[in-house]
This record gives sequence, C-alpha cells and structure tokens, in this order.
Amino acid sequence: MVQHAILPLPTPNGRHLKMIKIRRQTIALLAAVAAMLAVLGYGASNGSMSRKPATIVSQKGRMFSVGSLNISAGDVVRIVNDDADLQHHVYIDAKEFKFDSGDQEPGSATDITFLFPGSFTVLCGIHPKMKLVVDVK
Ligand SMILES: [Cu+2]
Repeated sequence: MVQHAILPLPTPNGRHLKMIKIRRQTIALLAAVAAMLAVLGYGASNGSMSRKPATIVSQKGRMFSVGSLNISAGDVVRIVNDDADLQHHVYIDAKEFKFDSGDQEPGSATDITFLFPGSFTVLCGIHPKMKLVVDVK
C-alpha cells in the first residue's frame, strides 16, 4: 500500500488571485459591451441575430440580385454569398453609417441593420461594379 505524504498546501498568492478577479470583471464588461452593441445593431453578424432579416439579397455572378431596396429604419438586410467560388466583401461608407463585412466566403451570410433613414450605397470591395442602393425611410 502506498503511503501518501501530507504536504502543506501552497499558500494562495494574493496578487495572482487579484489578477484573476480583475480579468473576470474585464470579461464581464466586454460581454456587456458586446451585448449592447449587438442590440444597437453594430457590426456584422453571422446570421445568429434574433432579429429576422426583412430582405435577403443574393450575391451571384459578381452581382447583387437586386439593384435597390426600400426598407424602414431598424430593418435587417441579409446579404448572402451564393457564388460557389468567389469571395465578396460588402461595405458602406456613408457619413452617417459605415459598415464592413470583412471577406465573405462562399455560402456565408452577412446581416446589416439599417438604423437611420437615408439612402445608403452598399458596395463590394472586390467587385467594383457591384452596387446596391438601400433607401431607408
Ligand atoms: Cu463581390
């Protein structure tokens, strides 16, 4: 039978514990900020947002499936890359509203929430001829 030696437990390092606590608070804060931004509709989402897209626009053959859209403030437009072998990269560079999807892989979807009334041009950073005008009322 093996005899277990009883060793004194290492004393907790006070500074280390404090750092863990601060890191936890930071993570909680970041999570709260991320949740807030998601509610406000910032950033690209992977389609898991609870808000239902008002309109789905396809990207195929280096074109958007429609040239223009009329929506209401707060509506979500989902842009789907239906090209099998092309990346797209939508962006909006308006004074009131800037958006950048990052690279959109084939099959991926990008949701854009339009919070403000106005006319916004959605462009593709890879295919300069792709253009979608979104009128938000
Ligand atoms: Cu494109």
